[in-house]
Amino acid sequence: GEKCRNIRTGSSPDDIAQAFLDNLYYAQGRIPVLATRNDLYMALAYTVRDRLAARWVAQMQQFRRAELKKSIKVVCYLSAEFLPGPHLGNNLLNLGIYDETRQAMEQLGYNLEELIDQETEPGLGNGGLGRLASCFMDSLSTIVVPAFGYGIRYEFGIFDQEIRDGWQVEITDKWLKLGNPWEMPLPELCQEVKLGGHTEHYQDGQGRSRVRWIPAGVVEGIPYDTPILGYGGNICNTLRLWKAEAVESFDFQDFNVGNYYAAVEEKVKSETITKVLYPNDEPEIGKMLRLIQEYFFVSCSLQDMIRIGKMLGNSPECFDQRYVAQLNDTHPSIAVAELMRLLVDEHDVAWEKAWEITQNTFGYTNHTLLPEALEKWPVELFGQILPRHLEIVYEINRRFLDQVRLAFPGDEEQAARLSLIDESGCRYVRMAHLACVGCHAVNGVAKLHSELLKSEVLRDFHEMFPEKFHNVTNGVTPRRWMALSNPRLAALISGVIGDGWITQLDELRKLEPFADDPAFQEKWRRVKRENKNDLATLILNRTGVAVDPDSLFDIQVKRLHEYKRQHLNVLHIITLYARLKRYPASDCVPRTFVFGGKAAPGYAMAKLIIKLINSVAGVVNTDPDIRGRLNVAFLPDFNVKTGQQVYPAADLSEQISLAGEEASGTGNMKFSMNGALTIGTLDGANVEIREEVGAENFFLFGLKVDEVEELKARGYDPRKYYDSNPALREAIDLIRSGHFSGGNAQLFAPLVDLLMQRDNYMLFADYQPYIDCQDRVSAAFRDQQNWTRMSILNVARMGKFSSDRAVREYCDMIWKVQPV
Ligand code: 26W
Repeated sequence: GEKCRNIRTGSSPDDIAQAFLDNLYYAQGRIPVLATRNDLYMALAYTVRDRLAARWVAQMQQFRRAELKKSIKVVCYLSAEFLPGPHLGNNLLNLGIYDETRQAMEQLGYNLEELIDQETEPGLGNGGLGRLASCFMDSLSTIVVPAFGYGIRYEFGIFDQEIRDGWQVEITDKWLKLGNPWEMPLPELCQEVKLGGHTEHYQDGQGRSRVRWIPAGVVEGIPYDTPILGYGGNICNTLRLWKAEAVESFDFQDFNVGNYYAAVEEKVKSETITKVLYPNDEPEIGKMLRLIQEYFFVSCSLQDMIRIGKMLGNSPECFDQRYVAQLNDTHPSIAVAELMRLLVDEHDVAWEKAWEITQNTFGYTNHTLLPEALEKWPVELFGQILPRHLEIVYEINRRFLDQVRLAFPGDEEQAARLSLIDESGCRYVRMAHLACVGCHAVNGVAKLHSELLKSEVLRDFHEMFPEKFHNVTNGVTPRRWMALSNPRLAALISGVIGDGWITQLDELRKLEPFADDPAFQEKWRRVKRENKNDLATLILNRTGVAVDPDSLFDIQVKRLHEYKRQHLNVLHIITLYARLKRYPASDCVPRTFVFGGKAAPGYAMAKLIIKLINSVAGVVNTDPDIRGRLNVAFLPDFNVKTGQQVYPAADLSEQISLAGEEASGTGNMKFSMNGALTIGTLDGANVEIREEVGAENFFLFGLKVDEVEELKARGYDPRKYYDSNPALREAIDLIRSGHFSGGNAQLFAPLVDLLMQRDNYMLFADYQPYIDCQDRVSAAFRDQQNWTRMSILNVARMGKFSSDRAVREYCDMIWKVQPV
């Protein structure tokens, strides 16, 4: 009856409360007096999941109907990483039942925020690239584009970071330990993936030459589906992540006859494939398991796409009419060879036709300019794991190089530079080259980055296929990064311009007329002040550092990397510290410096920078002369959840990478959307943020890309800056002398020596311009009215950086699909 329906779908506080108690009892096996906080969280999560079900099922129904009419193309986003963040709060927001649920929990005597806080987020990514994939999933659902996200269900995601004695310590992530109420395993939709072995060439019945791949082993991929609901509940797409399991095939049994232990060992080996996320944001050359991971999820995903097509009566020859697939960096780029294999070997499609389908299907997004970060696999290893794919790569390359030689007759150097095989020393398969050849579109993630791709990293490919190259500047979802994470600001904004901005971010422009309104400014400041208060509490609880919410919150949160130059930020802190020690009476705007971010476990220099930040914090925070003027805090374990508490509280956003190094950045957008002003270089998307918010509302400093190149060409000598700049010298000498390390002059020697001798990221060249710019920041912060005005204008002009805009551009330019 009525009651039964409501218990699964009703959205009044009473319905939700009733459903919650029901789930607590029947799904969790508890009654309130026996329930732990996790029981309560699980019961609420199931309650919310029930409310997604109807939309999720409806979406699959619609797929069926639309697919049958051949009227839609489905977007498949292939990514080795996704960072969705906690689901509960976001689903409440997108379902539009946040307030009702809060009331329901209140009725029962529970605090909703506490239950939301109980969720461990799926940390299935390293940083920007994985988070971008999740922002795109949110936007695809919100702007109503039928889509699948395909990836890997790592049992252990990115490590949890603890700080002990100032050093990073990595703790195994256990996101699945208390259960994951958001995923549905679909064992019946498993796929088999072959590995290793050899190939056999033979003639089929009609005398055509065919190839058989005789693998050394087979593993099974089990899909786990998570619903991704759009804002307003428009549609509910699916994030489909693959887990590896052992198969017990006949050959396998044979192989292991009488050897039970060996059989179990094989099982363990199979399941290793999806055990752990590689915690580096740069590839390591030659890690066999990494290549297997990449191939595993790509093969499962492509086979799944073909399976769905078959179920709907589509032949593999129409693959490209039903699907478009985006490769999130080169990690899934083996898809080019795998789709060729599936079409040619397994579905009997002619090579030329298969190649046309493959190119039509794939687009490739590049996320890095560092040439050393472009993935390549030793040919030997590649052939050991994927013998058939190596043959296919060679055949693609043979045909491609014919084309190259036709376009550039006699230019063998051009051919060698373009080749899918690097033969300059040890032989490697160049995955970015495979992607450029096998895709119909290649794009960078910010204007500057896309230009640099064309003129540098992929110059030869641009010369060969200029029409393939595009730019799609990144964006972030305003649902999670404003409405959910900053409810105070969202309410203030919606109070004056309505809530249309949540799906039409350009509408934030309507805030411009309020930028000078003193009453509105006052409210704006109050929101920021309350957010800072919350962050101060978090900092105190997590680090023991007490910070003043009235001070300027100067924040840098992102992965630790030399190119991102967290240590340049530290040099500024030390410079202020030295100034205050020398001139105690000097008038300085009180600042709180907040850092957060993980270092790759094997990246010693990045870990030393964390130690430096904590060492400087230790001295600055406890010096009585500095008290109340400067505070430094390193917030451990920066992730999506912490990010949601950090961005809303920032006054100043640090985006200080050396120009030409940061492909885009997306944290820069999250800060600015939440009313922080940016101090930054002309790098990545900073360039476009400054264009949008206006040069007068952005603190710019530092070398430009061409100046960096020029300086490098002239011969960059960091020592010259050290010798001629007393403030820089003092800062460096303080570190070197052991001032921040209890007299231990050895501790930071590797860092200081590297800066003095090479300074690859030109901190010394940008030091003085940075300090001068920071002084302008301080001066500007004293004028709170004007600062608030700039803050409002930053938010008002951030419309462009919605991931909705980015996804629409992919739809128009690259995928050729129309939002439904
Ligand atoms: C382990 C191999 C590996 C290699 C590279 C893992 C992850 C990567 C990524 C390319 C690193 C990454 O996250 N790149 C960032 O992508 C963001 C989204 O486009 C950009 O905003 C950042 O500038 C870029 O560094």
